[in-house]
Amino acid sequence: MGIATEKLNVDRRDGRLVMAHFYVAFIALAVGGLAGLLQVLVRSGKFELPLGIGYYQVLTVHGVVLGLVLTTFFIMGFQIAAVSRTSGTLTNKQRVIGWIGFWLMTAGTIMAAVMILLNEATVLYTFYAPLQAHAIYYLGLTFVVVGSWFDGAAIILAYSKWRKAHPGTPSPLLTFMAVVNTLMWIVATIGVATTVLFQLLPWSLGLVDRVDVLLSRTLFWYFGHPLVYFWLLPAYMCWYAIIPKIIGGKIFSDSLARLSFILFLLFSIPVGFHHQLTEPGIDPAWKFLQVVLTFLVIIPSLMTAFSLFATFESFGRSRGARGLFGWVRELPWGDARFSVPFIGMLSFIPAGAGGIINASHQMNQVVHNTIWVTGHFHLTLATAVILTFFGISYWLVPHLTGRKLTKAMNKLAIIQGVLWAIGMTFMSGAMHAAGLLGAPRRSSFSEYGGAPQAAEWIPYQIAQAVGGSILFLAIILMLYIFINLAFFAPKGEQDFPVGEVADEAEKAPMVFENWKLWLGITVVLILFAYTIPLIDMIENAPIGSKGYKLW
Ligand code: HAS
Repeated sequence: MGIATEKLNVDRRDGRLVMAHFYVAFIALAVGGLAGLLQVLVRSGKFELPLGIGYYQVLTVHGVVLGLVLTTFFIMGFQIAAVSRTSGTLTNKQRVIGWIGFWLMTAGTIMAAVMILLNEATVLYTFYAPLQAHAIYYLGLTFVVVGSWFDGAAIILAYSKWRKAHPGTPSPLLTFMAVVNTLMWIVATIGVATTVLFQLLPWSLGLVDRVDVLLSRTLFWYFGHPLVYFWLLPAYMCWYAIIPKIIGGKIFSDSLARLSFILFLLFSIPVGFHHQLTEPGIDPAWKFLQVVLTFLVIIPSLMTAFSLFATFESFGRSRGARGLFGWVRELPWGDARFSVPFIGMLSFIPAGAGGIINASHQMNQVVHNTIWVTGHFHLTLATAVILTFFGISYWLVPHLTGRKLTKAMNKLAIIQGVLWAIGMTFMSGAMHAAGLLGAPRRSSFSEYGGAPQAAEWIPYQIAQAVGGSILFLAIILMLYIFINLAFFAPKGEQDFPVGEVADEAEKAPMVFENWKLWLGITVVLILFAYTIPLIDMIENAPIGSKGYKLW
């Protein structure tokens, strides 16, 4: 057997820890989805928010609970489940560390949420200066990050234990992938922790009068780009190591999968300037260098696309498929565990192409700060990644709760995925198109003296509202399925599928587990891309901004 699959079931005690993460994630989906619906309705110009609630307040709820809370809780839960399934049940100590992480993250989420609801933290999900929030909001986010480090520690400790027990053997692929994503997350979050603790918190508490906006945005984007790969890599874990088992095929190459994850570790972080290409105060030479590094981080995604095509095609041909695309017919379209993540994969093709456009220095001038960018991340995060997370939930939730995905729920799950695809085609398609016509990314139009609407944007805004409403229906369906699988589905055994490597594939070389080497190169690349620009920023720092509020 290519991949060590030591235990077929996730232990009940680990399962409870994972499900705790999932409950918070799906509550976040409900709240964030509702906020999203309100936004597209306001933008359509046909709806006003009641009770004096501000557009940017709702936008902050939407971004924070979906972009930061849902993702972090789901990912940490899924990674713990993957490690427990492939490297063995967590020890009591590891599980306690996981629970500490969960409670810290939950406490932080409540603190941040209360501040947003009180309209004391209307700073959008990027919360960068000069927008200023209440200190409790920043503390809450710090708790979420520190809590995720505890979860990460549980994952790393479980991996180390496995390594000690199996010297000279490559670790199980899913565990290896969870460890890479955790290490990337820890290195990346140092940036956001630095700006929050040393800049935003003292400024919000009134200990300092002004804040250096460029420095804080730079520290944010040092974290912000690996953040998007922290979202993506768990979806890749499913695409590489789980989907092959679901379709009845084999993983094309274990080594290729590991190499692509290592490349993400190396190249995800030193690329934050591609979010700051229009900002003054950064030498264009350093922007150019980071654009080049951004093009390097596209390579592991192209490798992933290649590997997935190879897996699907080999499987189809093993079933006797002929012709260039004959294998497509052999795939199990009626199985939601495959077809819903597959819709995500399909959407990632135009989504990735959009990312390449964003990263192309000159083209970025056309799309930056337009609603095109919002269209981009609704295809990447809100389709490719989220549909994969939904696809994972369809088998992982019943696996953990000792229930079964019934035929009826499977059908509903496929309807959910298709509705999502239709809604997002309208919404994200219209966002891309309106962006090219210059529609701004963040504007309520109706309040705060927002930009006047151009007549040519209006049909696209209506299309966004139609798409957003369909997406809201799909969210309700997802929540219904989640509640069914968690509490009501018939008792039974639902598999946690773990793929096996193709017979002819080579064994993964041990160099992939040489963390000193990979973390060493990661640090060198970060120092290379950031040291001189940061020195420049600090040496030439302006007096800083006093900050302002959006309410
Ligand atoms: Fe991005 C802005 C560049 C990927 C998320 N991005 C954002 C923002 C978010 C985000 C949230 O360079 C807004 C941030 C903000 O608030 O300001 N992005 C890229 C590039 C990639 C990329 C080069 N982004 C992502 C992913 C995200 C995400 C993934 C979330 C999960 N992005 C940018 C840039 C900006 C930006 C600029 C700043 C814009 C600005 O000016 O503000 C790449 O990683 C994309 C590579 C992907 C591919 C696609 C591979 C395809 C695969 C699927 C294969 C399918 C199969 C099925 C096999 C090359 C793997 C087919 C089967 C058949 C039968 C057909």
